[in-house]
Amino acid sequence: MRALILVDLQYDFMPGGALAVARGDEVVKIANRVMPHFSTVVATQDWHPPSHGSFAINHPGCKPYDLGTLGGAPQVMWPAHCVQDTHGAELHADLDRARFTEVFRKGTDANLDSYSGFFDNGHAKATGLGAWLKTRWIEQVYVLGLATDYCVKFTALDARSLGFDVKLIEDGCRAVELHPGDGDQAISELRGAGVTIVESGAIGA
Ligand code: VGL
Ligand code: ZN
Repeated sequence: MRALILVDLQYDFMPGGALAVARGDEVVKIANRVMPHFSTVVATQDWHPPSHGSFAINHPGCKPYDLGTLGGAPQVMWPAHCVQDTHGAELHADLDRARFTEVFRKGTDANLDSYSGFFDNGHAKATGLGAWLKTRWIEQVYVLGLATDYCVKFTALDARSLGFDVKLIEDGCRAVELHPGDGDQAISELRGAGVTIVESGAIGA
C-alpha cells in the first residue's frame, strides 16, 4: 500500500507569504494532479504558537535568517510564520481538500521546532503520522511540498528511518535556498539515504 504526503502547502510558504518559497504556489496544481492516483493522502501543517522559539522576533537582537540555538541545537531564526489560526497557516484554498482527511500539525511546542512531519527536530515527540500510516499497512510513501531543503527533506529522511520505501516527487517541491544550491544538496542527501527521486508525470494508478 502506498500513500502521498503533502508537506506544508500553506500560504506563508507561497509567494507573498511570511516565509515565501519562490514558485511555491506551482506545487498546488501538481498536488491536485497526483492526488487521484493515491487512495491515502495526508497533509502536514506547520502550526506555531506566536511565542515560537524558531521566530527571530522572539529572540532579542536576532534578525530573520540568523543562526541561533533552540533547545541546545543550532536553529535558523525564521520570520514569524504559520502562526496558529492565521491566514498564513492555512493550507492553500485551491488544494482539492476532498482528497484528504488527515492533517498532521507540527511545531506546536514553543520550545521545539519540527521540520519533519513525523517528529520534532530533537526526535523527542512523534506527531502520530508514522503510526497512522503503519496502521493502514502503508509501506511506500511519496512526498511533495515545501520546502525541499527543510520540511520536505526531514519528512522524507524520517520516513526512511521508519522503514518506508520513499519516493520524492521532485517537480512537486520547491526550496527556500537560504544558500544557493541548498535544494540540490537536499536532493543528493535524500538519494544518499535511499530515497528514489521521481517526476509527477511518471506516477500512474
Ligand atoms: C519550514 C522553515 C520553517 C518548511 C517550516 O516547511 O520547510 N521551513 N518552518
Ligand atoms: Zn516553521
